[in-house]
Amino acid sequence: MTDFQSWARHTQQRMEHTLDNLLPASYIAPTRLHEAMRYAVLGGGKRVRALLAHAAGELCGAAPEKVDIAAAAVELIHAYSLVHDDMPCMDDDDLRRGKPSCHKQYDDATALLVGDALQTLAFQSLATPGLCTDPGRQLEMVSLLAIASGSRGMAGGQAIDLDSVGKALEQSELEYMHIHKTGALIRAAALLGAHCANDLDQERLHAIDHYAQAIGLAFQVVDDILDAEADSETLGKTAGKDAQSDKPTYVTILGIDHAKQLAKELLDGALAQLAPFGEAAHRLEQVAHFITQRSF
Ligand code: GRG
Repeated sequence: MTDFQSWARHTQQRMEHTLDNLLPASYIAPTRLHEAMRYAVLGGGKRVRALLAHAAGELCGAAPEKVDIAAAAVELIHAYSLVHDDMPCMDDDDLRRGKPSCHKQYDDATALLVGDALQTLAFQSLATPGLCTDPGRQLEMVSLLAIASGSRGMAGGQAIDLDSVGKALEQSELEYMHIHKTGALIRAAALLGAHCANDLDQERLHAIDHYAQAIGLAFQVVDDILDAEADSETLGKTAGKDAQSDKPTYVTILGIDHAKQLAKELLDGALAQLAPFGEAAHRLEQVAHFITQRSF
């Protein structure tokens, strides 16, 4: 196992533990809702956003116990977005993380409430007393996550995505959509990890911000490439996926070779931001490689 793999596994395990503690036990009423919340969050996912928060926290000298809470808040928002995204009124996906999606395992109404409750639990977690020595900074963190998740962030990006079905988008329009839909939360993850440090170095924060914006976009370009490669290997598609095939992607707009080139340029741009920090930024470098080299 490489150094990165063992760090990632260790971080994923501590995130599982943190999330397990933050989520209400399934024997507490309302038991079905709590069980479904735990189903949607625990035991799956790569925890990419948590890895980013921890790597950024490490560069800024944050205590890992504090980053755990900030990273968990981001993972709770991410899990809520996946639960809602899978519902019939959105992407209508039956499977998530290798098991039935939340509305399939439970029902639509429960899945809706799971998303609502995970979102509020995220903000409750970020409001944990003492998370920051400076209460003003902690308020900034709450605001940062709210903006990244709301209509000027992820939810807004999702609205643009739904509106783009069947339309021919320019690359700049596609980029605008992804910067909001997936990029905003990825950026927030890195920034929140950094904000957990007692003394916030503005130069590092600035570099982390630019790194995270590039890597957030790279994440989506790679996702489109992986989807296109998986689709070309699969001749038949399920009826539920047909709507997604109408959606513009980096591959449909640029072609696979240019999309790969773009992913490489975004990775290089992200790494360039870290260069002044040398070894102290090696975890962020590793996470960038992990995000962009998931299979090619
Ligand atoms: C419903 C408000 C609302 C927003 C949904 C992020 C999002 C917005 C939808 C996700 C749709 C999707 C599958 C996009 C592709 C990229 C992506 C975010 C994949 C899932 O993220 P990973 O790969 O998932 O980090 P894991 O399971 O590893 O956590």
